[in-house]
Amino acid sequence: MAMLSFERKYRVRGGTLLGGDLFDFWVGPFYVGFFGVTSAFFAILGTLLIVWGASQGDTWNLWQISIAPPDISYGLALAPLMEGGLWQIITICALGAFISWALRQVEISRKLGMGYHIPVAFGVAIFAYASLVVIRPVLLGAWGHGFPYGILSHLDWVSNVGYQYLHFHYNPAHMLAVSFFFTTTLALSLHGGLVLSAINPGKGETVKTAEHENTFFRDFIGYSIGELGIHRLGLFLALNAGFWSAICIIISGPFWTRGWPEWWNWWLELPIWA
Ligand code: UQ1
Repeated sequence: MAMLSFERKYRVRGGTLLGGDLFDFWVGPFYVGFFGVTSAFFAILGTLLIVWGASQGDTWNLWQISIAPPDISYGLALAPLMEGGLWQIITICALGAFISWALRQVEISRKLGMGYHIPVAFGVAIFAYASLVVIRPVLLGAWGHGFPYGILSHLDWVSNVGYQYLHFHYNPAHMLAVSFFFTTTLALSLHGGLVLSAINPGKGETVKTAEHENTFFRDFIGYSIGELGIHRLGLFLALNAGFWSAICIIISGPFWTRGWPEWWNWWLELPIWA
């Protein structure tokens, strides 16, 4: 595997959290590390279990394959393999792989003397997944509240859980999450468009720099957030999208059992209307 000339100098020893020097090496372009081994272990095992689970089902139609969590009656107990136990093991594999991946990001960040922004950002995505398959099911007292692992089946789950609260768009945390998702796409499209327009000038023109980028937005809206600023804003928006997604599903059931439209009664009941 080709390596850029400057890459070798960044292949520094140490920074490991576990395993010391034992796994402190690279395979081709990839850093291995203890958590690279556990990432691969959980990812491969989980994938094989999904394929095996599919083989035990009644369809190979990619859209319809589904591995369901246990029935609610099993509560928070372990379930027999073909009655949700497989889903439980796959969930452990998924979390094992995701958390290993985050810790591998930590080790690489430490090697390079960087901040932990990347593993922290990925940690918010892990939190959003865990909120669906661990945090909310535990708060509700049954693994059966997790979502099924299937393309159409998980969409059905989202639709059904949404209607259970009458109209999920009235969930205030869902409103925040959706707004942050949309604003993230707006910010990334503005940023991507700005950078590409600066670096792809018309034929015969020279490539433009950050000064031109700043000037464009000062001319356009009277304000430029700057090169570092747009990345801080992007991270802020994206992390908030994932964070409020997790919050909106955790509060649905454990902390609010009625329809979400009804939650807004506090507004109608304000004494100022009387
Ligand atoms: C911006 O102001 C800026 O600074 C030069 C960028 O940097 C590269 C950007 O990518 C964007 C999108 C903006 C505009 C964004 C705001 C919030 C004014």
